[in-house]
Amino acid sequence: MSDSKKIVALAQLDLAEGLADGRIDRRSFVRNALALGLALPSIAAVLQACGGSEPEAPAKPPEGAAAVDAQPAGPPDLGEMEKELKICNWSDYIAEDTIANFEKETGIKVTYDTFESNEELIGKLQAGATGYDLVCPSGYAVQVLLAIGLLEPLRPKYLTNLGNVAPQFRKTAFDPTDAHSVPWQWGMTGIAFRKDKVKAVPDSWAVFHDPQYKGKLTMMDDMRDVIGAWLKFRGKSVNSVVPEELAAAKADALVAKALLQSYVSAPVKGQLVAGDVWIAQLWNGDTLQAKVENDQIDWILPKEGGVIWCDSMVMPKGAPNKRAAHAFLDYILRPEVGAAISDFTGYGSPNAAATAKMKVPVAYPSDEQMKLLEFQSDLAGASAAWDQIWTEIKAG
Ligand code: N2P
Repeated sequence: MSDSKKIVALAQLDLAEGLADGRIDRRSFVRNALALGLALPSIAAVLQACGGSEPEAPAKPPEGAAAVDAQPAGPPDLGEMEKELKICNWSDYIAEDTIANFEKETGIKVTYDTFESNEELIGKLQAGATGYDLVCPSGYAVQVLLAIGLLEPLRPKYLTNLGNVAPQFRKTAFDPTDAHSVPWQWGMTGIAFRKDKVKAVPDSWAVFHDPQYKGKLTMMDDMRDVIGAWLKFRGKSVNSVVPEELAAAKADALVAKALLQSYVSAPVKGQLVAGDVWIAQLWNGDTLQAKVENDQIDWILPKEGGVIWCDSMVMPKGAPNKRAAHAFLDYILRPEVGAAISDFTGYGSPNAAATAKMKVPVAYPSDEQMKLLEFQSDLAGASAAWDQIWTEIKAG
């Protein structure tokens, strides 16, 4: 996105206006603008043009209350239950009857759309007027959406089943007060492969540099995952903003690109099943879905490590059906509903009560496994540099 387009986006998001009339302080403005990838000179220009209030002192928590427990202010009551609900979620990420059962029980009519990457979802929400009541970004994308002011706070009084969530998925780094998100599923990004086609188990990201597999390899159509994998390959963080490390990741990605069949995410499952693709960068749960159709498919976390993520339901700014959105969240937090979702997706449930009811519970990684895994975080000011590298890799 060019800087002029980003300035337009800022205006659309009401940031510049908020800065001018004092609703947004200078610090929040800069944070939000950086999250959009706006270059510093342009931020300075808007600051100069709009003026703005000084950063406010953080609100003091009430006597005896832990700051982390603070809940958002907001209307205490959401009013009547609406008759409709519009959800946008990752593809293949819900049990076949979850929506139908919810509709039957509540009489609420659900419209269910899908997306294939966090960047696609963020782009849709930035463009505005989606009418979505619930969407399901990964943790770092929750941070991005919060930073650019695109989320509504949740009302805990309507979430009676929130206590079922396992402690490690409460008050996370991406939502420290649980004010904006309800965790949906957690999983990992590694390598799916066809046991019957490969010479050896592909236990390193280096397999995407192996010429013997030319044309049988795919990596995900996802900037954070592809560049992140090549950063991990060189022992760096998936959240690196160090120019030399990013340059090395780009070079590795270009070597791999010459051997790849394509960049493809969830739809690669069909190609693995058919045998058109032998080795694919993929999430663990989607791999299990493919394995149901072809048991020659397996998944491995490369020895250099990979990404662990937790995707969460959040309510976009201006969601028209907030009460129904809370009803759906409370519904999926029920143990049997959460268990059915994870049994279908093959992913872990962040819901402890649901995990206990799963047919084959997915255990949270051990401390040893966690040493190989990393959560992604908001790249804030470095997102423009990452975008640029990804554009060059795609074009290269
Ligand atoms: C969708 C799985 C998406 C997980 N099938 C990505 N965080």
